[in-house]
Amino acid sequence: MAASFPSAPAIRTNPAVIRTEERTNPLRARHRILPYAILAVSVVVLFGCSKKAAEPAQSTQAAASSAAESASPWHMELKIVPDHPSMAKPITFQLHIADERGQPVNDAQVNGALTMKVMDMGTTKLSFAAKGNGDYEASMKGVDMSGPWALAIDASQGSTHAKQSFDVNVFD
Ligand SMILES: [Cu+2]
Repeated sequence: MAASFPSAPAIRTNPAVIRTEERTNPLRARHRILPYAILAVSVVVLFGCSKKAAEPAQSTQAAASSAAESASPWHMELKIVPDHPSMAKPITFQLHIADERGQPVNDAQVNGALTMKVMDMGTTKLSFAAKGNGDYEASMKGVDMSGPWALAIDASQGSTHAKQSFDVNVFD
């Protein structure tokens, strides 16, 4: 009868049963969800960073640069105050106009049209006031968005008409 002893497989644990128990363990279940939660959080963090990083990319450019337009009979110089404008703060555009001989052009009608270069944000019209000695000035309370804008100047006096576009980079 002792010869039948080895046939006692009931003592052995069934590996299949253990695996089933592990799978139903609530702690284990939580560990399986955790990697997905971490992934979701990092996606949100990455998305937020890339959105912020996209805009200061233009910060190395000069605040104002003149786009070449040799057809203009006058020489125009634009100064932006402050030279590092923020979208939520007032911006003043100071324009100086000189003729072919470098003499200041007074009493010209000067208008500006500000548009965003990378998307359609509408056109903001600016009326420049004459300050004397070829100087003209227009101000804004701020702009709707930081980024690259273009200020198209249209100046006229009698039969003379001059147009020039300037880059205006607005910061956060
Ligand atoms: Cu915009």
